[in-house]
Amino acid sequence: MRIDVVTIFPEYLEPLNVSLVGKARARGQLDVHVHDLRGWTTDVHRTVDDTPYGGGPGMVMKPEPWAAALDAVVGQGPEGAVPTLVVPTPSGRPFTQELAQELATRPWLAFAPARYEGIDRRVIEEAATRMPVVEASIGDYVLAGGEVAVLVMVEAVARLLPGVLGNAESHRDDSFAPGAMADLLEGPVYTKPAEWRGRVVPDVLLSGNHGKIARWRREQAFARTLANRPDLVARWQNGAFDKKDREA
Ligand code: 6GU
Repeated sequence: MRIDVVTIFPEYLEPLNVSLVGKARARGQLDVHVHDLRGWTTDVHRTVDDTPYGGGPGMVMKPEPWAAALDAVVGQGPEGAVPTLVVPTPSGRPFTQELAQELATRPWLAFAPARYEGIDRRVIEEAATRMPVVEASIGDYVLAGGEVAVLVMVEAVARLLPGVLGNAESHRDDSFAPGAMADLLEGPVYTKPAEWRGRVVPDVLLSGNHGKIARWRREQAFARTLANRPDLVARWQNGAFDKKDREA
């Protein structure tokens, strides 16, 4: 997969050199290009923002640098190919595991993280006439800019690409039906020593009874979901889980 990121803070994307995403890049599974938006400004001050029409606080990102940047990025791809443009914004659709899975099927993603109050709307509208556009929010809070959201989305997508995760991890997620991860939280986990500061690992995990262990883990997962995410519980009624789960 190819990933382009256009930003006024290229250094904010340095973590893409580290850990899972960094290794995927080193292996050639991810081809990441980070671009400085100011490279497509034409004035001596390298201006990327201006005051909003209609008034109000804050500044809006000017259309011209973004349009030039997107044209240049599209021009770097194969003849006739376009990326899926991902625009991080708190007013976008929720970025979920399902959306991560959908984006993971695309050969080319271009991210357009904004600072200030956002990008002039016409940039998004014009881009949408030429390529798929997804505006996405990573949660119900407001960040100072979209760069951290890009890190979140790239990591969530990258770990879904074939060969990026080690076998152990990928198998664990595959044991859930598609989408089930979004509806059931993981329960607690333990490692050695069996006793630590007077606290013991639950007996069942030392029992060697894999049926009992699986059942206990499901119970723990349900309890945690009820406690921390009551909003997800309603979905349990809609066939998200099999009979075995409901009996657990
Ligand atoms: Cl994608 N961007 C910003 N600036 N704030 C956010 C967000 C994105 N998602 C949640 N809050």
